[in-house]
Amino acid sequence: MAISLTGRCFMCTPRRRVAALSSIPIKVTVRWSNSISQRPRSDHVRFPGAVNSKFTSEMIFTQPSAFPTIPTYRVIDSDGVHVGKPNRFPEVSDDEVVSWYKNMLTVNIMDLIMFEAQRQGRLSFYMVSAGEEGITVGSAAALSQHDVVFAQYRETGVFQQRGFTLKQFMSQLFANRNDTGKGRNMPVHYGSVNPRAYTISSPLATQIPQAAGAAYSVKLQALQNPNAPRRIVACYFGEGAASEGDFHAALNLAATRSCPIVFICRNNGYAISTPTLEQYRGDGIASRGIGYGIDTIRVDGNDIFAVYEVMKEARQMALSNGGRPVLIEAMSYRVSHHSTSDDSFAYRARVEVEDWKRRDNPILRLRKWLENRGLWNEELELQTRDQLRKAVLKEFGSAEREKKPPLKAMFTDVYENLTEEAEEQRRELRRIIETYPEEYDLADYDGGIKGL
Ligand SMILES: Cc1ncc(C[n+]2csc(CCOP(=O)(O)OP(=O)(O)O)c2C)c(N)n1
Ligand SMILES: [Mg+2]
Repeated sequence: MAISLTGRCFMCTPRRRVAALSSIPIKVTVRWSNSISQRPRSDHVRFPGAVNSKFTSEMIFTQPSAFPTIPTYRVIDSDGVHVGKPNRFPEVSDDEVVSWYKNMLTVNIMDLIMFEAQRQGRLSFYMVSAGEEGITVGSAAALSQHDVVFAQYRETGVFQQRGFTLKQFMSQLFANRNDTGKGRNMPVHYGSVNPRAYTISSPLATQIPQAAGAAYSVKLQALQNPNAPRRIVACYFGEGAASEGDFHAALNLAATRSCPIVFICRNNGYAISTPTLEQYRGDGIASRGIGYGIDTIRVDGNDIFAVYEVMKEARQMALSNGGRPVLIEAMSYRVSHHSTSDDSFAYRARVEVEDWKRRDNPILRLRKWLENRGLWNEELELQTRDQLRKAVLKEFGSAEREKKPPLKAMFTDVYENLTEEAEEQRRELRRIIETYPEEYDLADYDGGIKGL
């Protein structure tokens, strides 16, 4: 029997769609029937919804507390000492590890500068990722350039590790004419074709079902073109976003359609002012993956080696058997305020933050490992920090001075051609500007009035 892309029998598919779809040679595994009959005297439930459940005459409500808390995988401890299995360490060169360290430092230094710039009124908004650089840089290091990324907003390290340049960051932050989003998004809502990353959007968790859908399309593309490079979708979100319905829909879709996707939850202890203790009662976000039939692991997000190793393995798993989802819950602590619009000391004690900063953080931990191995020292640290600071400030200055996108960018790119209404609005704006030129300073806009 011929099967459509959706796994439905063609006889049930509208005829017009059959013609279009039948030209695509795709094999999809189909469950022909879900009416599994009960064998006489079987000790198993054979209802279609739970085929391996044993009958019992004990009336026991399954209690979450009966299950052990899911452990947290790590490779090095907070002193940078290898605590993993002997002879087992991620295969990565010293040079590569040093480049991870520099990428984490770059994000950290850029964050400090841009946070200050916002305070000075030179930028409308910013979000730092202090404490989470290990999760973002370490996981991105395990991706291939072909993989597709969907991020939330605190994943600057993913962009940095994938080769997004300081010029690209600054152009977006200052919404200048080099910004690929043409100045239409709030700062930190990065996106680019190269490196491949969908544009970040503020409505929480929307990227998670979009990523599951993209993973389904990646799966179908791989079936149509087996010689193309194999790729997965990497989807990042915070534990707070996992309280949205979108998270649940996405995980179920990815599980039932066997999509090649790795979900990476950054559990940093807070959703703005709401601590995790008030967000859920279960065992973090990891326990939810198991509920959806998804292979899941919890990892120490301050340990970049553990994050890298877990992501590398998860990527392979996601590509196996035609595709399957994996969930990683990476534990960390949000050292920073939520954003420049937040003062976190209104809802948490300073000492809690200071404790975390001192006790454990991913940058310090990797530095200790590098120093233990003789690959780093105080002099290199000072020199590198100085170089990175200068590089960030240089791009900062050029991006701030650069022209803004042309005014017509306000109307374009929604439809291929301007609609009649948009065209009328554009003409009206021009008329107003020309009538009251002293009210509009267009010097900063590419092309001035001609750019409209
Ligand atoms: C649909 C929606 N609801 C609420 C918000 C406001 N909001 C922005 S970030 C955030 C907290 C998200 O926390 P989490 O997912 O843990 O990410 P973190 O900020 O900790 O990295 C909230 C509630 C939003 N942007 N979108
Ligand atoms: Mg959070």
